[in-house]
Amino acid sequence: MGDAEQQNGSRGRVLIVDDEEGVRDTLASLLRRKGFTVTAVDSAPGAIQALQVEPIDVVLSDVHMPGMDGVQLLREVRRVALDLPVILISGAQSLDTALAAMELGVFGYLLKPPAVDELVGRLERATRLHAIARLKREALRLVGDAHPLPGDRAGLEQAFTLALETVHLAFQPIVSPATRSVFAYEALLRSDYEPLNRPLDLLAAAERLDLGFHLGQRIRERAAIAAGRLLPDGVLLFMNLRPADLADPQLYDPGAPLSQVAMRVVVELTERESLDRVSDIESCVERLRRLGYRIAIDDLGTGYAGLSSFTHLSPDVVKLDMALVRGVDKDGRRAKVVSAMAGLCHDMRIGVVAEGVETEEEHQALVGLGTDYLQGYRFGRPLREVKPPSW
Ligand code: G
Ligand code: MN
Repeated sequence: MGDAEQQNGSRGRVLIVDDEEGVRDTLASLLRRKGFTVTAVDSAPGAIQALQVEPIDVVLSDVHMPGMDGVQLLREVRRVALDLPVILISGAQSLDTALAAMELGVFGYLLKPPAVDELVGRLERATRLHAIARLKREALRLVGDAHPLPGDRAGLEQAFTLALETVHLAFQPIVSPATRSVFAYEALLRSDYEPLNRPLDLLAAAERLDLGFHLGQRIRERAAIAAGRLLPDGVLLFMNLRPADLADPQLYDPGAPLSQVAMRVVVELTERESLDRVSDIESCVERLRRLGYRIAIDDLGTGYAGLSSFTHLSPDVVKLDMALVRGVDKDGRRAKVVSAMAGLCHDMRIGVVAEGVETEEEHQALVGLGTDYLQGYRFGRPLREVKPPSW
């Protein structure tokens, strides 16, 4: 562990932020005497700068400072350090400030002058928890599961804001093997901001911040540009819609950017989430159709059993999940399910897309089993630019 907290026998590395020199020096020498490693700066911007270059376990900041106050500092800290504990000390008790700080996930809120034992205790605890937070993050990275979301609201807000700045769409071709042409591109959500670059994490963050509609609208704006300008003539755009977005009135606004190109758009609704939670789903879908959208069921075969997605949505297209597609050339049971599903869908005039086609063997098997359209790494990965598939 390169930067463990007990380096140099220190009790922890504290960054003191206070605009008053006297307070700063008193705190610094007190904490040094108690065995902490101390860095002291006189402003919030100075603190942000220090955090970029020095390993710090806990920030101890004054609340009232000219320029940027302690609460703003708390937000800014989350830009550079997702788990770093911040303790605020205030000269005056202000309930508003304390509440704002708490909502943002402040680690502690003390009044000046703080009792020495309490201060030392808090700093020690913060140092330990910081180490634990970093370990958790590292463990999750090792296990390879989701990037853990920042634990508090300030962290999440910062991460989400940064992710939004680089949010974009990646396009993956959906091909028609019968005509060897591109039928459509699926637009997939991406962000370059590493902690939230997985779409599900980004969506979860948006949801926790009550910004789900906002994110949905941003995505649809970009999809509208793609459908209007980037795609070749006659090629459709598939785009994913969270069931929760069905409740956003903006979706049905005929003046909204995506509504203008709805005739070229196939809206995917996933089977992974229950559609029963969406109230009045049938009328939502009806309104989408009236705007010109077509409807696809996404991830078929993974989600809820039963037929509710078919009865609710009357889809134009279904997309067979890649779990069903994987190894379909070798697995007779998968082949049977795919072929039966394709047959039934054709009877109902529903197009069938097989997702996640990776190998030439899967490609050939799926053509034999009657799927109309294919999507997957075999033909092209999702890319920022609209690129032709490889055959
Ligand atoms: O839930 P949905 O079907 O929209 O998700 C599609 C996801 O599958 C995308 O994130 C995309 O990057 C991924 N994907 C697309 N094609 C393939 C493939 O051939 N193999 C694998 N493993 N993943 C794929
Ligand atoms: Mn999809």
